[in-house]
Amino acid sequence: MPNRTELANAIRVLSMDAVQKANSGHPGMPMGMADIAESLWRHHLKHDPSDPRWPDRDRFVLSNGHGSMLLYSLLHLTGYDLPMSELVAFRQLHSKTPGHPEYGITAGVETTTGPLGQGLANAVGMALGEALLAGEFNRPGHAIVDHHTWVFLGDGCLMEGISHEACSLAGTLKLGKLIAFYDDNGISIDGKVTGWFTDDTPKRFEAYGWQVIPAVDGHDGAAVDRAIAAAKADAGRPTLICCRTVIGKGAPNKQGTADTHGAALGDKEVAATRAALGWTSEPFEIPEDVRAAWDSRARGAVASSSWRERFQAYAGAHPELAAEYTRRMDGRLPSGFEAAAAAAIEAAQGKADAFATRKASQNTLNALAPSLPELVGGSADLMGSVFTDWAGSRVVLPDGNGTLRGNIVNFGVREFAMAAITNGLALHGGFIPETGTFLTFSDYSRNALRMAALMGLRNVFVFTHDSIGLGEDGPTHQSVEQVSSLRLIPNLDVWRPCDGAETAVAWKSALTRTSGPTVFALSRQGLAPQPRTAAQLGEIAKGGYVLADADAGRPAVVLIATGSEVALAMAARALLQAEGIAARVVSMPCTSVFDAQDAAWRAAVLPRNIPRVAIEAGVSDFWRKYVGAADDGRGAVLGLDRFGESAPAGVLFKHFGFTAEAIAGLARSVISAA
Ligand SMILES: Cc1ncc(C[n+]2csc(CCOP(=O)(O)OP(=O)(O)O)c2C)c(N)n1
Ligand SMILES: [Mg+2]
Repeated sequence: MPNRTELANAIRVLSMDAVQKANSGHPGMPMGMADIAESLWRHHLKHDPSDPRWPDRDRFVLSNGHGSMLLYSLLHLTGYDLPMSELVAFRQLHSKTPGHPEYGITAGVETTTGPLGQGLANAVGMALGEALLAGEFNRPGHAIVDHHTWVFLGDGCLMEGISHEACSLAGTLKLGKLIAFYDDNGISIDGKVTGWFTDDTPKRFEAYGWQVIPAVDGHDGAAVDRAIAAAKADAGRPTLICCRTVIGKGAPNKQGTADTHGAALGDKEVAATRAALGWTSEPFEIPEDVRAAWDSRARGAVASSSWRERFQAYAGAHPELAAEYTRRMDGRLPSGFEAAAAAAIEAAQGKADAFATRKASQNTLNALAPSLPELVGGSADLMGSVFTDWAGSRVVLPDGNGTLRGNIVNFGVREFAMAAITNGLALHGGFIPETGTFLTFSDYSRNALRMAALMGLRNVFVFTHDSIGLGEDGPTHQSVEQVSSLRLIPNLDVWRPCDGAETAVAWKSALTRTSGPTVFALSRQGLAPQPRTAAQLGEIAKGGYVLADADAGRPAVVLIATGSEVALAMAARALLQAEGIAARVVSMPCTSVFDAQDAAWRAAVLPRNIPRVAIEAGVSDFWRKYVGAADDGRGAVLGLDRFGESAPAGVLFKHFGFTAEAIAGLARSVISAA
């Protein structure tokens, strides 16, 4: 039986060889964390390589995702479906070993990491998910939800501000099953961190309310084992295990230096490392005894099948709960959802008075949320403005036994962590998160929105106060570029509804969409409801549709608008029709959904050779793809290509030229240019 260092050396050699072969990648971190990984993955992690999606597995997050070869080595060695040929193809097109770990590509990768600090926040979300599910589904004698979330992180993750946001909240929520390993190697890309990172990390985490285990020798497996035991023993606090390590450990001339961080070691140093470690196998060959010692399939099968047996017993005692748990973890909406959503949309269309779409959003939540226990709402300290709570929702708090219960998370003023934590909740399974802040502050969370889109997560981001229409708070709060800039993120649906019915449809679309996240851009100000036929009500789901056609004959102009500007377009249409100009209004609440419709639909809504005017209280460039080039003259955009001002909303719309008269004027000019 090889000793623990020899087993860890398998990770070191695989990592340096794969990086060398690709001539690209990061050998230093895998070589430095190899002993910690050996301890966790061979002795503590509850997982089954043959069943990577088993619901009660431990979650493992590599927040310092540049060390991806560490994770790929572990997955390969413990017996996941990741053959050696994939390690040989590290970082190559369509391999299962992309440069950074990617969710959905490699079995066993729980989240996409690489943007430093975010994996840690994802892990907080996973631990929160575990705690909430345990509170909801466990029954005396039936702990069917009972797993840990483990995270590896480096100096970079701790320097990132999001680590403060996420870990501060994790301490407050007392997420005792979250256990993090800090790779304290004193090195980041630019060299020794003493020039830029001198925090007292243990004190920092103690201040957050974490258990901190300082000064662990990260190359001493037994010491790491003891730290893990202490971490698990403290169920009331998350734990940070600070491990002193040597980056690139094993490379005799380069270890301990930033040279090992993100470049191949070079043939000479690779050979020297082999010699120093006494590793005689060829690249990508693992000695049989080492392979056998790593193989975790038998242990994993015991763990997962014993859980399945316990789940059977649970299902016998609590059949309804068991069915509900299975539904939730499968991500299936309850059977009554379709009917409830249809009723909510009908009810919204039936309202006669003006509502802010943020309020319409809450109305929809009030209708749908009580029968959607998977919803976890929250806000970044703006609940009274973004309305992501609903009648009967409850703030997540520990009960008398310390069990977290509730379905609304008060994230505090932590927008980025809120988005990344909810990504973790979505990844964990069992939840559909929906959280809010002001649209302008979506920029704070932006990279987490991008990661949600990249991973294809069902996560709903409710952004309100979507334009100059918020009024007096002024340009710091008035979104100008955010709606269009969010539309640029692939696989992110951005809905900017014009009234209650469109808001309800946006909700239905977001909740039924299983391939990616959805953003709402909602108004602070009241918006009058638009009349619709039953057919039109159904057409909202197509993302863009004819809200009001020309009174007679072929329209001379098409006015395309979103959100609060739809009513203006309708008023302009009335002016034009009174002058005998046939005008159509297209409401376009979600451009990506519209763009995904078939050509026939798109051409029916936006016929060729009819001049178009787009109206949106935001930057104009995005709309050029629908109205044509600016120098052409046959299409115009009424937008806002500067920052707003502080004044009442009505004053601002007039000041910036958002009037029916101005739209009618643009319509006349594009008609005459056509
Ligand atoms: C948000 C973000 N910023 C920058 C980078 C680029 N980057 C990758 S690794 C790294 C240094 C990380 O240092 P550390 O966590 O100490 O890693 P080590 O060198 O110890 O492996 C940087 C700046 C990144 N991946 N993500
Ligand atoms: Mg480091």
